[in-house]
Amino acid sequence: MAKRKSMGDNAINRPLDRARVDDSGRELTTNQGVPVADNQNSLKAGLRGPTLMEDFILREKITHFDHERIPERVVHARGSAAHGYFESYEDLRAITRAAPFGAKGKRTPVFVRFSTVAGERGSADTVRDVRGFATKFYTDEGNWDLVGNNIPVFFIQDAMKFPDLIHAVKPEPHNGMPQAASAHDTFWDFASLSPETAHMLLWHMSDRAIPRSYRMMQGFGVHTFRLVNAKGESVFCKFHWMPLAGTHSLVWDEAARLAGADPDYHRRDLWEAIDSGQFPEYELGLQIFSEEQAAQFPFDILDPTKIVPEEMVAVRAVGKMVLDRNPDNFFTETEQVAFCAAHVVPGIDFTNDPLLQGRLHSYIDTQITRLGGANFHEIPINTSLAQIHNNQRDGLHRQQINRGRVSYEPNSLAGGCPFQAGARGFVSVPEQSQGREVRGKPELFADHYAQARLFWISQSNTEQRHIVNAFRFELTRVQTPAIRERVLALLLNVDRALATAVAEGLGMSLPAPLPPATDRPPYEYPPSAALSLFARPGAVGIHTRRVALLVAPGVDGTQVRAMYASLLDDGAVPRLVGDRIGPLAAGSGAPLDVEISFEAGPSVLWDGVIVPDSATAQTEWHGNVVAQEFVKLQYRHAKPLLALGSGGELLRAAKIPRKLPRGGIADPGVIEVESADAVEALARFKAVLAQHRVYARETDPPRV
Ligand code: HDE
Repeated sequence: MAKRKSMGDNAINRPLDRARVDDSGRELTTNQGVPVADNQNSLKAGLRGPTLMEDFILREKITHFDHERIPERVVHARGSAAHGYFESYEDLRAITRAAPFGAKGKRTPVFVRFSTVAGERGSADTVRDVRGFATKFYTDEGNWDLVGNNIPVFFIQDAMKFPDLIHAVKPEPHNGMPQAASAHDTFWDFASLSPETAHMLLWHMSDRAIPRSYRMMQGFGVHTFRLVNAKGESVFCKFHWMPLAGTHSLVWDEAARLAGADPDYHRRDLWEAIDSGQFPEYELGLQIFSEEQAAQFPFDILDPTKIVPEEMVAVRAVGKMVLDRNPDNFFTETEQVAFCAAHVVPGIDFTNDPLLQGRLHSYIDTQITRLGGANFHEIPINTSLAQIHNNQRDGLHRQQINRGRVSYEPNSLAGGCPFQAGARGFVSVPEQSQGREVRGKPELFADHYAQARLFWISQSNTEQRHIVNAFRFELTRVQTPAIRERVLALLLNVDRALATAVAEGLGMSLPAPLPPATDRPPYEYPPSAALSLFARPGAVGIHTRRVALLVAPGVDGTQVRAMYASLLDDGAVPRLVGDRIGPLAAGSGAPLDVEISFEAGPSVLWDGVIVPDSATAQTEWHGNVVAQEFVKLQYRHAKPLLALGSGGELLRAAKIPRKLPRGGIADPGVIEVESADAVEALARFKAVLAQHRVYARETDPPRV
């Protein structure tokens, strides 16, 4: 793939330059800048004698090493990040004074961290989980963190329940298992006893929880926020990120295998895409609505287990984010970045969503432990581009050298500086708020099932099948029958067909439904097409799609080169895969260079496979069970397969079906042609690849 390396001309790169270190041509030093003469041997009393305390160089080196690790994030520990920019499509000042939307074409630097939630820092990327999608906008008026997820709702409605939720989903405390998985008793115990989880559970069991790439998933701010203009007028807003590459997912069997084949699958994908100049892009969408509209909704906009269906309020695309630069250093950028739901700028404000309110406290609090004190905002990746002037002082690791004798306000000795910004500063929306102190919830929060059902009925057959299978898998792992039963009882309130299919998969009969939390009948939503993953196929063709060309001695080298070049031209990532890496004698043309072995590049790492023509295909492929396994998994995971000439022998050896299981129709993703038709066949193959998968091929259990 052509390398177009961009340094990304972002304003944040310039302040970060202050912290960047380039060792080229430099002597090794201690942390005090003293040149080190010998970095191999400690100081000893005689060559065979004891090491001396005096060896400050050894002690400094070891001491620093001893303290290299910091606590991982209590949730979202596993993540990957990138720099980029946000560009506003329009001047939105009539709606919000937030700096990024101040003018058409205005660019604001961003740093985005994607993450899983439950797994520890070293856990696999492709586990079934929610993905974090946290964006730090370095605006002219300070940092704005939009700390979202790839699912627009949450499990619980009140911050009070968050530690319980997380304790339930994390590895069980007695034995530390399972890692990065919700498929265990404590999670489903908690979930089934908290019916407010119903809506989120449906999303969590859907393919949203196993994205193909961070580049191919949506992001959501989840809560209702407010946008405020310079006159102080405010509207409600839900934030959406919409990937231009479309929304695409893995299939479960593939995701599980990928966790072994490449635990860094999403991290690598993001890194390689940016490194090769295929910059991930997302549009920012706003759902804007008034207090009057909100009052008419059949749900409470303060309830984070509810969406605002796009049919009720359209999503307006207001700008685009481009991620164009990988971090230089994982620790100092991706690990030390500190997001906070309370970091907003003038023009954006909160609502009383009780989950959001708890978050406003949690994030800063957690950084104090994780990053070792109150000055984490001075870590380069966290510093704002806007200058900081206040009277906060001291604390561990303070960087700023505040001059003068004044560190209080009001003062006369410093001319009253720094002075209050007044109306130019952050002004909270003067919301009327009066009430009795209570612990409780508004009535509408109790409708736990209507939107869960909305999600279910909006899914395609394929997506519904996957959801049923996910419930079956997760509950099969649950050891306590009463918990399985309670989940079925909850699902019965969502949809009877769903509950029946899951019960069937578990060999159970249906229990009585869980008693609902309210007497009000659930609101009946019509299906929402926007909730299906297939609603967003994306418009980037086969860019970044990984294609394996399986090669063995005698392969038609001319054909292989032509296919390879054509895929590269379209921005795909072709690679030659064979038994062993290195030179391979081709049937025509110069020897080929096998880039990856079956062992190092197993089937799950590829979005499609091509088996070129080969003089030795008959003997080569019929005896090669590894290659057969490779194409079987491509088939099972609904990916396109193209066989040219005698390359078709491999499909025959692997018993790949040519027809779809229903309707006797030819499978559009299993293409076998004579070499003479290679050009036309490659075009067909690319078209199927661009559509991601041939899900119509799927059966349960799989045919191959
Ligand atoms: Fe978080 N969450 N969260 N969360 N969250 C954290 O902050 C918390 C919630 C989200 O890449 C922590 O710095 C509470 C919803 C992301 O660094 C912590 C509640 C959403 C990230 C925390 C929630 C999120 C975090 C752990 C319920 C989607 C990773 C480390 C009241 C809108 C950010 C840290 C990154 C991280 C608390 C619920 C998104 C402990 C108390 C809802 C993307 O502060």
